[in-house]
This record gives sequence, structure tokens and C-alpha cells, in this order.
Amino acid sequence: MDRWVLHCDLDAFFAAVEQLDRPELAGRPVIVGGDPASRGVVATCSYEARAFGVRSAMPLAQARRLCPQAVFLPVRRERYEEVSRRVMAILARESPVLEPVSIDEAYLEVRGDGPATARRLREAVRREVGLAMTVGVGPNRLVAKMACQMAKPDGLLVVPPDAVERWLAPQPVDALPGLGPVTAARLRRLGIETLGQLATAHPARLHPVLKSRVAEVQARARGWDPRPVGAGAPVRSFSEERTLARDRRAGQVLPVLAELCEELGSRLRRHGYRATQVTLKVRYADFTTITRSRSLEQPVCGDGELLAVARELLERHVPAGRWVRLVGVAAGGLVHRQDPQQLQLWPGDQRAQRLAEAVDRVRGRFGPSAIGLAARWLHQGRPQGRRVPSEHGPAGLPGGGRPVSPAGPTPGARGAPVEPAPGRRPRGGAQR
Ligand code: TTP
Ligand code: MG
Repeated sequence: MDRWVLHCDLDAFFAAVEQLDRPELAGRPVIVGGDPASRGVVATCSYEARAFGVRSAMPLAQARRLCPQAVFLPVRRERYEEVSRRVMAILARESPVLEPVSIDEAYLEVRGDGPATARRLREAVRREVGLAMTVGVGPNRLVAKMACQMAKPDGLLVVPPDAVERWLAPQPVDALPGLGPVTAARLRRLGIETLGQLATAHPARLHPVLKSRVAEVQARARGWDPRPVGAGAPVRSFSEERTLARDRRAGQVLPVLAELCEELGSRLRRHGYRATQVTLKVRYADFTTITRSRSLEQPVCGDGELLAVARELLERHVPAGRWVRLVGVAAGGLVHRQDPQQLQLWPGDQRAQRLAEAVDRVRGRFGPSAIGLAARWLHQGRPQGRRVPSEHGPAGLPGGGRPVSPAGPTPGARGAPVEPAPGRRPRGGAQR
């Protein structure tokens, strides 16, 4: 065969970078996510910590109970992004058909000897960057991804096209990407445990669970996946979220939302992206979690523009009196400034762009808190002694305390309102 897809994924990525930068941590349980006394969650952990049952997204306090001897470290995102860029550059040497899908993961389509390319890449990443990268190799994305999952950590697994069905058949239905745990459980209740059983079941039996997806899911269970590997396809979303140090009423979370939007805006601009969709995530004190999204007609990357949409979603969908433990904001539907088809989407706002870049330069020199949206000071520390009205919740922000966009250089100064300019109105309703 002369066309292969490789799925490359770095092992325990954030933790592995920490071990790389501090060799004394090699071989030790390392948990990245922050202070275990805080209420945050584990971003990731080294395989030494996984042996104790620690996992991504687990509360840090629980991780400490499972593995008290672990070294707990904060997330150093910029450092990981720098390492990620070096790894992606190595992958790009082997093929122009490269699709990064997250900070540590990419699909690569190669002609010729796919397995040999995979071996070369693993070796190059280890030698030049110092990290272990697992690679799955198959005839398409689906098989390559599943092979990568199975080969972790520090492995290589090749599934040639004529072995795909045989290889998939005994695997549990949960192993099929895109099939959620609820659907998998419902299939099991029908007596369908493996991908082989799923592939050969009578479609009428599956219909109550899979509805219109029956044919597609059965084909995938046999290893079918026609999706091409996109040349340089952009990352799909950026997100920021924070577990609050103490539960707050939803009416009091606007300052946190403002900080998250500043971080998100800075990241979007640093990478040259704009978002056409903003998603708000809220986890209530009882751990139920909701996400609400809004699509935008014009792509945005300004802190204030992001906050305007996030705030609108908050006010519309989250009762102000409910207790909240986590808030998050995601920017999706990304378009990149180098994509020529997208340029026409944001004509005439170069001034806003220059101001946003100026804000980023100030933050680059003086730190992230040097300049920001007024909303973030509403209920907490005041910037340089400057008072911003704080007695109003987000539903009742007075004009004077209105958040400023990066166009307003000082928090609390008179700046452009955060509401989207005409033509930038969110479109479409909220989605689940
Ligand atoms: P993953 O590739 O899912 O995880 P990993 O690289 O840590 O471990 P492995 O691939 O060996 O299973 O995610 C890549 C990075 O993304 C991870 O190092 C940290 C970050 N991340 C989070 O911040 N939160 C999460 O819930 C997950 C899953 C990952
Ligand atoms: Mg990984």
C-alpha cells in the first residue's frame, strides 16, 4: 500500500515536558494542574502517577489522596506550545499533509512506507526534543487513532488494511471514537459488546439506539473512514476554564469570565485565529455541567467581544442565584488570518486589531494583569487603586462599570462598549 495515515500523540505531554525541563523528576509521579490544596483539576500526569489511578480531569484533592508523594506543578501553557511547535515541525518534514488536532496530537498522511516513516518520526522526536511519542499507523484516520490509543505509552502499532476488520472485531464498543459512553451502554444492554457484533448486527436491532446513524456506525465498526487528512487544517477550538476557589453565585462570576476571555483572546491573537462561535461552560455546585453556544456572523478575537457573547450566554441561560464551581469559555469555528478566503470576513477593523496587539504587548512586558477588562475587577482586587463599581451583578452592570474592550486602554476608562458592533450580532440560537 502506498498511502498511510499516521496518528501521532505525545505521551503524558504536559508532565513529560516538566520531566524534560527538570530531569530530577524523571521516573517520578508528576501531576500537572496546580496546587493540590486548590479545587482545580488534573490537566495530566506522568504514567508513574497513572499507576496510582490518577487521571486527567480528576479533582487535584482526589489525586493527592491517591498519590500523596506526587510532585504537583502548575500548567505552563506557553512552554508546552513552544515544544508542540517543534514537534509539529518535525512531523511536517515527512509530509505536507499534516493536520494538528490538539497541542500534542496530529494526523499525517504519507506516501510510501508508512511504518518506516512512523519509526523515523518517533526516533526524531525522541532525539531532537526528548519526548516519547506514540504512533498508530493504518489505512485511514479512524484506524490510525485507535491503533495509537492501543499502543500507548511509547509505542508503535501498524494495522495494515487487510487486517483492519479482524483487528477491530474483538474490541469493545466503547473503543470506537465518536460513540459516547451512554450509547455504548445502551448497545451493551442490547447484547452488543464488541465491534464485530456491532458490525454484523441486523440494522433494525440497532435502530432504537443509533437512529439515523446505523449505517454509518456499522461501517465505522468495520474500519471505514473516508475523511481526508486536511493539509494544515487549523485547530478546532481554544478554551479556558477555571474552578473557583470557593463556589460563587452565577451573578458573581463575571470577573472570572472576564479574565478567561482575556486569556482566550490573547491566545487567539498569538496564533492568528478568530472565532465564529463562543461557548460558555458552567459547572454548578452539584457538579452538573452545562454548555451553551452562540454563532457569530463576524469572526472575533477581542477580549471584550468574547466577553460580550459569554456574558450574554451567562445571563440568558444561568439563573443568577445558582451556585457555580467552575466557569469556562471556548472559542470555536476558528478561521486563520492566513486563510485567504477568510480575509474578506473581517475588513475594516484594523484599528481594533492594532489596539488588541498593543494590549498584548503591554501584557507581554508587564504581565497578564497589567491591563484588562474592567469587569474582572468588579468583585475582587482593584487595579492601581482605581474603583470600578462593584455592587452590581452581571445582570445589572451600570454604564460606568461596563467592561471595556481592548480599545479602552485603562480598566474603567471610557472605551468601546463590549456589545458587538452592528453586523457583528450573534446569530442563531443557543445549542446544547
Ligand atoms: P492527551 O494527549 O489526551 O493526554 P497526555 O498527552 O497527557 O497523555 P497520553 O496522550 O499519553 O494519554 O492530552 C494532551 C495534553 O492536553 C495533556 O498533556 C494535558 C492537556 N489536557 C488537559 O489539560 N485536560 C484534559 O482533560 C486532557 C485530557 C488533556
Ligand atoms: Mg498525548
